[in-house]
Amino acid sequence: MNGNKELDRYSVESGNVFRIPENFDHSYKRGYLFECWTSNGKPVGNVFVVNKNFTLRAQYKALPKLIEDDKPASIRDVIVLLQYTSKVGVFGNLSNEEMVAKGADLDGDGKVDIVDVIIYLKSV
Ligand SMILES: [Ca+2]
Repeated sequence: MNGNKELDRYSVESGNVFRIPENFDHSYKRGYLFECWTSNGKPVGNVFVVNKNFTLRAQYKALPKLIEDDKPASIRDVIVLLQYTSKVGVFGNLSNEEMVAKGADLDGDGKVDIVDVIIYLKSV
């Protein structure tokens, strides 16, 4: 589920493994990143044993604001992130670690690069 919108329904016998399909999609939520699926408020992995009826809910987190002003995350943040990957712009002189500390490592691989730019752009 995403909010109160039911996206899909599956039937799994108790005791069997449920694997979240790779194409199992969550809705776009402007300004937020999909973080994980949860059941009863707890994050779940992509594969788990089913013991009772459950509802998966998408959990999101707000996009990190890179430009520190009072405006919401926007295409301007995407542009400065893209510029950073070419070592130009307002963040051009920052280290990878400084960009990670700003929350720009959106895929959590320890590097701030074009993949993070794409993820940001898809979520803004
Ligand atoms: Ca990254």
